[in-house]
Amino acid sequence: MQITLISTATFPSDQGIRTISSVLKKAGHEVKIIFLAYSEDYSKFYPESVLNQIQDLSKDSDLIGINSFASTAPRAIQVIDKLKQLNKPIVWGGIHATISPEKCIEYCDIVCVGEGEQAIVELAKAIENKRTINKIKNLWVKDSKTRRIIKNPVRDLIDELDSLPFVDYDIQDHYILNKGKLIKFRESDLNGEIFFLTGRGCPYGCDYCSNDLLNKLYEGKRKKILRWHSPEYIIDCIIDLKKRFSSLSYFDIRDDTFSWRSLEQIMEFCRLYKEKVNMRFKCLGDPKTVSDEKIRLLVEAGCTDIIIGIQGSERVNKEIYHRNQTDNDVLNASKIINQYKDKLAVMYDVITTNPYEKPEDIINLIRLLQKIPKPYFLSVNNLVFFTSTPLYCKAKAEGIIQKEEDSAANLNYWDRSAHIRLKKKNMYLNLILNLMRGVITESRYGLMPNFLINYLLDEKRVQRNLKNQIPTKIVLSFVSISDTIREKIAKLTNIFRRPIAILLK
Ligand code: B12
Repeated sequence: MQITLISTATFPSDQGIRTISSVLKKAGHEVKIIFLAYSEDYSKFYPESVLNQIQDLSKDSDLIGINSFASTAPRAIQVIDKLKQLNKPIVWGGIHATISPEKCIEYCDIVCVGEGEQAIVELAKAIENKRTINKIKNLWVKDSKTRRIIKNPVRDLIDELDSLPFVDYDIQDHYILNKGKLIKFRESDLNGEIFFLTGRGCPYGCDYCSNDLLNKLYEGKRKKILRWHSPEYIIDCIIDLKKRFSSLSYFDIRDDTFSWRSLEQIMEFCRLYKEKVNMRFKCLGDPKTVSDEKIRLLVEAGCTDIIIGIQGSERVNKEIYHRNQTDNDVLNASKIINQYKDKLAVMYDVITTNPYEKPEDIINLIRLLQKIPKPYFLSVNNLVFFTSTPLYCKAKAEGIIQKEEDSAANLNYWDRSAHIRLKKKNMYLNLILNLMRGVITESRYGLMPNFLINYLLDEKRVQRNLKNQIPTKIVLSFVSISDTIREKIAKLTNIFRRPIAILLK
């Protein structure tokens, strides 16, 4: 069969759609993927000309698959509506479909909940053999005659991840949206980087994250919470990618908690990586499972960057996010990592603009950040209430989310002023934390000198500014302007990034 897959992710790595493509190819189908890389301002829609091109590329397909995040769901609906004119079966999968199938089925007659590999292969087979699709596990189907919705249960999770084929990087079969045109995917569209997952699942079930829902969806349907590809599988896959793309400069291992792997596994991975790959890589760790031995091995194997999730203050982590992590866990991990500061850059992630925070929570988080050994990079992320997560449900029940826009899902993720304004609470402290984003040294926190933070956090000043928000709002409007300018500069430097990289080579 001819199958078209469409990814609405704004980054073209999308391991989900690429895995779906590989299993379909393995089952003998011809697959093309369209990557709709587009603005991270999620209130923006695809222009009609783009929809026409998507329709044109999909017109000979026997089956069309599309995926989305919560934030790109409105764009997915736009595409689905357009493609309905072709009168071909369309299936909507991915994280948003998994979490909100009842919303997706309103727009699309087939929705894939959870892991899609086996479901899509069965679906394609059923369509090819003109058999009913109503009983395929993981699929919600709107019956074509009765319009009744059939909700099939999810099947067990795939235990042996190594049984999966490598993700599909046959870029000759891929298209990407570039300046309003769907063009053939080029190696340069990877920007020298590949996001890569070496396992599935997360032991945490933080209330702001979709993993909590996945953990619930698969209760009793899996043998283990964390499933890993073997080090051998990952290395073979990486070698394959390295051979295909000479412009790759690093691998970005994006497992939520790569450091949960056992010491033995990390040892084996690092041994093979050093011996066979020899290219720098990045990964994520979590404070609880970082150990001196693991970090040493990773650094020796070529790990140059690590991201550590702090998220919130100890109370917020415990009571609001239900994330089992203390400030001491963070400090211990940061001390270990700091020993390797000459070779390993570290970025700490925090979440801000959480309306459930009390002023002292934000102050405690800032104080924790001041205790972490320097240098490091601070990434400040504004909280988005993703549909159906526990935090979203709580905020909805308690009136914080009255209309969908209050969830912040359709805001430009990087527009800090917009997030702070939307959430309204603790604007002054959220502004300070957002301004601390960037390189942290002994004397500076992003834009702010250390002494200024202490000055701004003076108890009386905090009280005054939390009550009277006018000075904060004035600064916020400047931040907005500087963000726009920064975005424009970033776009310009992006254009020149490749020629500069080639010149420097
Ligand atoms: C790697 C990653 C990234 C990478 C790469 C993203 C990319 N486009 O490739 C980066 C760092 C760039 C990133 C960015 C963001 N991410 Co992210 N990311 C992840 C992460 C850690 C892994 C995703 C992944 O590859 N999973 C592995 C694959 C195999 O699983 P999968 O994608 O779910 O696919 C399976 C099924 O969903 C299904 N399926 C998928 N597609 C399709 C299609 C069809 C047709 C079918 C039938 C089935 C199907 O089958 C697949 C195989 O079983 C997840 C968390 C997680 N552990 O999943 C968060 C996650 C997806 N990200 C999330 C978010 C919010 C973001 C951002 C919006 C945050 C931001 N900074 O703006 C951005 C936006 C990215 C964008 N618009 O493209 C959220 C999404 C929440 C939601 N409900 O929408 C997640 C779930 C984490 C969370 N906090 O809850 N992300």
